[in-house]
Amino acid sequence: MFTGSYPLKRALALLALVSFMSPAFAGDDAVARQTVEVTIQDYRFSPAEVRIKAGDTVKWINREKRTSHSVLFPAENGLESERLFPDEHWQRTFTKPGTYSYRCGPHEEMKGLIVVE
Ligand SMILES: [Cu+2]
Repeated sequence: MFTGSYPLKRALALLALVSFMSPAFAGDDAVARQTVEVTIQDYRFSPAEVRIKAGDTVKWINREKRTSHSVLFPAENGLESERLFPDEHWQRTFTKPGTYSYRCGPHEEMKGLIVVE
């Protein structure tokens, strides 16, 4: 039989490697990851509060006609997106559970919250 032959073992190892690397075998965690959209319009983040799971991504989209905004996390050394002009977006993937409050850089009254479970 070929069972113990070197070329077959090598082929099986290669097959296993390829299977492992293919997206179908990336695992349930990866498949479950999602992107949640937050709209910026009328000087508000909507929804203002978002609950996600670790590994999920939040995507902010500016839907204003002419006003630019940003997404600023004061608790993280002022981590801030670039200024988002109308129809521009910015996204961030949250890998650690926690509560992340943020606001708009230029408009302090605009606030939002991301809860990562
Ligand atoms: Cu703003």
